[in-house]
Amino acid sequence: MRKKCLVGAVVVVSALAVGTPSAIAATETEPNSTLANAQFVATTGGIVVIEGSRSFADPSDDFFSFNVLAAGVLSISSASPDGAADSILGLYDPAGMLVASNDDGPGGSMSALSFNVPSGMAGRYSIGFSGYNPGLLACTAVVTSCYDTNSDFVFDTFVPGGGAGGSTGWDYQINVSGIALVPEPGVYLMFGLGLPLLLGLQRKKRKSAT
Ligand SMILES: [Ca+2]
Ligand SMILES: [Ca+2]
Ligand SMILES: [Ca+2]
Repeated sequence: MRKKCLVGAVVVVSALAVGTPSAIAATETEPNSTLANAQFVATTGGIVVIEGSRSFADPSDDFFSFNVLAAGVLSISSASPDGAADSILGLYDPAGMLVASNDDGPGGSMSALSFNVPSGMAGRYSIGFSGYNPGLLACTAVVTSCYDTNSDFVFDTFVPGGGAGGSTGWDYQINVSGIALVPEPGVYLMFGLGLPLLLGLQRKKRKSAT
């Protein structure tokens, strides 16, 4: 009975450590208005929360980068306390290629997407985030390309240096999860400490039974 309880305790503690990633909070810092100068957000857990703003004073595009540690599904969602906020979102792989984008997520005008990071494609990914701007639907010489209102737009087409404008004047929160799909070092330590303890007690019990 005691052995069963101990096994259960080790399994539960280990499962909690693996299944409950710590959240990393980051506050946006300008300038971050191009893919090249994306704000790097350190990731040691599985969830990143970014607090940012598209103010009237600075309606520039916002880019963030982070390290994806392993293959798996990366989920990104955004929200705003302003009901009129209307975002667009793009995801770039370590080579700087746009791999996913979204205008309106399931919650309304704010954006959300998920991307299955293929095996061997871990590395530094970047988010591009901005306000929906119907004016960009009409491509001009200034805007090298344009995006449309469904999910097939080419996101990396903003005015060089940022400042594409669009829906502006609101704060936002971006949530990224699935970044670290491998256990953190502390989990291995737990396994390292828990397993010898368990084996030692089993040996002790066998010895006392003989
Ligand atoms: Ca910016
Ligand atoms: Ca900003
Ligand atoms: Ca939108």
